[in-house]
Amino acid sequence: MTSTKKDGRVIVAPSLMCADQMNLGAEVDELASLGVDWLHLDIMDGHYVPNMTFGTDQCRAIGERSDLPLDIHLMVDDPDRWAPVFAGFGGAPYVTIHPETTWHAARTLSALRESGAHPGIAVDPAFSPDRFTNLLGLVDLVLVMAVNPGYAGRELLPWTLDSVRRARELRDVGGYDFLIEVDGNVSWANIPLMLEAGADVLVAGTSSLFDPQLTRAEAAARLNALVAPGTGRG
Ligand code: S6P
Ligand code: MG
Repeated sequence: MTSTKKDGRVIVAPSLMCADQMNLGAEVDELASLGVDWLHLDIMDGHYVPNMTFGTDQCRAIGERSDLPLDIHLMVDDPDRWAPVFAGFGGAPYVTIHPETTWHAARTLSALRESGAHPGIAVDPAFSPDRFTNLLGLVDLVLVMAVNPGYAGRELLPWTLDSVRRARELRDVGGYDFLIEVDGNVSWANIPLMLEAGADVLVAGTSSLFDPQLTRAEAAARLNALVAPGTGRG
């Protein structure tokens, strides 16, 4: 499952909020042994989204447990407070903010870059990537939310596939180098559609790698087949 945009394969980022929270360390170890690429960590503050997930100590511990890049998705009201904190976990993490949550997103993203993290922006289903064109030169990752943020196990909002396509067009036209990640209901049925739309990175949750009908190894094998070289747009 190891892959990068540069060799034309798809990056798989399991969402740890979908893992067994009573066995998180063992889950991280098993995911690493199955060859996943990144670890996706959802940070929720109970304000920007009506849920709460991982905190600072858990992220630090996960970063110490694994060498895999951390893919930290901040769903918080105050990213200027929290982005610098999470940027310190797990080496050089991807730290993604929702730009509408701060007055000066360009400043926040530049600060993340200066701290050694990979800055990212998330595109909520309410918006098109066009809203954030001025930020595209500042980021390494554009995360397209395919569901409303806050919970696992939700249904794809179909127009978000157009946002993936639009992010791809903006990248091609602008000559940018960011990766395009899709987050939310990355299911067996939706993966081919998401890859066709132009996704480079898939967040794997209850719809695939944490499918309750399968063991983790069975799900990883099925996912591997779907993201094999040649399935993405490269
Ligand atoms: C949702 C969060 C996501 C979820 C993921 C779960 O707010 O940002 O990362 O963890 O969508 O996957 P699934 O397959 O259950 O939708
Ligand atoms: Mg997420």
